[in-house]
Amino acid sequence: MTLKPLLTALSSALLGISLYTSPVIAHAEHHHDTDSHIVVNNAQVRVFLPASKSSVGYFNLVNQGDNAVTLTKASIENLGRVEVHEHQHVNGMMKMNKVDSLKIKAHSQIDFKPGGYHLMVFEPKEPLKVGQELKLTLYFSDGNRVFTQAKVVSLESQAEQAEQSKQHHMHH
Ligand SMILES: [Cu+2]
Repeated sequence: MTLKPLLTALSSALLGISLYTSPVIAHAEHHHDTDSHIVVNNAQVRVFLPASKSSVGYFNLVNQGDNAVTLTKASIENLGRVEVHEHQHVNGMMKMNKVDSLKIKAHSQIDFKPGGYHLMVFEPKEPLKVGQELKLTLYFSDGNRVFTQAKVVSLESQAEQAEQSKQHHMHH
């Protein structure tokens, strides 16, 4: 009579428990795994504008793994300081905050782009030149590092790309 609903409730409770515990087990198994499942696409750094002490960098970060990863730091060849920033709307005003750890969920991606997450770069050892490629390193909380080449772009080409991606998104 009431046995079937009870079994259903019981099995979903068990299922809930197994779903809850499995990420912990997976984490233990992957603790020494250096294969990262992290892909960085389209990394770019804008040239410094005249008299400006900082510039910005963008990329697309994909976590193809079964576990969340946490980005803790970034560095770029030839740049003395790189910070991870986010833009936030606070009381109708756009504010930038430095981010010390950024979690990327399993099987998800984060776009570093104008108005969102971005890299703020400072202290170039030599002036950046359009077309140059600089090694970008991303550091994760599990000790993993991911390398990519970031292309140095002009303000114009970056603005154009941002406009194109805006239009692209509007068509959907
Ligand atoms: Cu910033």
